[in-house]
Amino acid sequence: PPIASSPENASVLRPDFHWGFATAAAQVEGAWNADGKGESIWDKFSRIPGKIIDGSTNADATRAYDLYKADVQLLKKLGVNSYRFSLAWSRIIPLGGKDDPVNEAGLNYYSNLVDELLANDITSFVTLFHWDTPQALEDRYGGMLDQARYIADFERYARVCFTALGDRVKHWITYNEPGVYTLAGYAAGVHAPGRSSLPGRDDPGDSSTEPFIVAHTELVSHAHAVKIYREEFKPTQKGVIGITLHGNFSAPWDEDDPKDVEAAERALQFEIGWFADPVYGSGDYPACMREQLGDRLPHFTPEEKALVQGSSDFYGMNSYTTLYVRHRDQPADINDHKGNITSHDTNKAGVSRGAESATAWLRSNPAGFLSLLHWIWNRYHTPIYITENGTTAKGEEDWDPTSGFWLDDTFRQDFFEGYIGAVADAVRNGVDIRSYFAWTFTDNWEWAAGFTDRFGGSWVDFESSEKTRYPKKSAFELGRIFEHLIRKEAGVEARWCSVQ
Ligand code: GBH
Repeated sequence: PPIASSPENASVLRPDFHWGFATAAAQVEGAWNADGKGESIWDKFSRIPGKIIDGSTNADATRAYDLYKADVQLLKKLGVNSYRFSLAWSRIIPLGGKDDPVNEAGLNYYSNLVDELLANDITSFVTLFHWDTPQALEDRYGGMLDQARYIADFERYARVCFTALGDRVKHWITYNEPGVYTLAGYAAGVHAPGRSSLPGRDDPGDSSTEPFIVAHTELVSHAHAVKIYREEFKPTQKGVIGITLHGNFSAPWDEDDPKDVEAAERALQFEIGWFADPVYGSGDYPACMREQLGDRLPHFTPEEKALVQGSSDFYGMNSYTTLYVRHRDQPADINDHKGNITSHDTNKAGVSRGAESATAWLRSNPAGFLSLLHWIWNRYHTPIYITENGTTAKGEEDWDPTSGFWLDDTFRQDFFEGYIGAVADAVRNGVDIRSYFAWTFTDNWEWAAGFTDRFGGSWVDFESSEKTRYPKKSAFELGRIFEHLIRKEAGVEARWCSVQ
């Protein structure tokens, strides 16, 4: 299995490799209506009884809006060279639309955060959209279901962000996980805006078509924002821009059965190829999707295809786990979004898809991560920025910060050794990987899981008014791992520091 600290991985990463932690505005900022911020679909959704498993809202989260200076000091102490965060559209343009006023206080917050990071030698990776659509756009015209109106509003939002921050921000991500946004929000309906017509659901929406319409809007609006950046900003600001996609690795349940081998490949194309083929590949949706979904899947106009193809300077990669996938004879029906496959926790031989975290969907599988890095590289030949990877660990909810003991999260340390070891192995095999961001900086508000999933490099005391952060052992181990992996340029001192 891959191990980051193995001797053969010493100094395999480029000197300008970016590593750090990633966050999202709606999960950390709190201050949901402070200083003129408008409501987002998650502010609203989290207040609907029954939607969030612990009954919490994201109104306060980790209070990162108020505590950003202390957070930057913690990042510095952990030794990162980069930090990935997202902008809340409704903080910058409270009503979201192209003719609506800009909230200078909201822009100032992000400008101050970028300055604070720069002053501490930390590079900003900025995501424009991490799921928190302004509620006003949802109310006005159904948000992303109205492609034309939405694109005009997203273009203006992007332009405002590039104008205000692009002198200092050189790494832009348009969308975080467009596939998760649309499937969880418009098929399962377990995320905002909570639309679903699946059996047993009593919500608005048409799950057979809306997820694919929204995905199309995300792709085309992403491409419009990239065009704006490349034409109006890149010549002077000289940054890079791209999109971040989520993907599990899918392995065949029975590797001797060609039907399962094909099903696993189909699973990868349905999840990743859905967005990546139009952007980095053929310029169209994968043939296997068209075959099963027919006209449920929109068609790219020639203009859209020309705009979308090539619209990303890098492949932004989020990945956490691996699935075993089986072929299913029964054809895909109106409620299938992944085609005629089923996924499993064990393979035919009874081997588990990985060690269990505290989160049902997530099991640790570094070998699968390595296979996925190769799959993406071989199919798309684009430099990869890993923008999220991480895990929960069992038992952390019971940790007592007053115990006097340091939180020793062995499971997460092993996870990082394995997954970052896969990064190092892939680089030795010729894959061009330029960043690694651990999800996430501190324990946070995990969408529908509320405060029950602790993905943080620091444990947060959510009961305390200051949301006190306590670094976990793994957060410092990351520094040691990247110290081992990143090749040094003469004269550049290591930035990580050890603790205790
Ligand atoms: C990332 O998504 C997100 O970008 C990030 O904001 C989030 O906090 C992080 O993961 C950790 O959750 O419960 O069986 O319905 C990762 C992709 C897709 C994984 C939805 C969990 C739900 C599975 N996620 N999936 S289930």
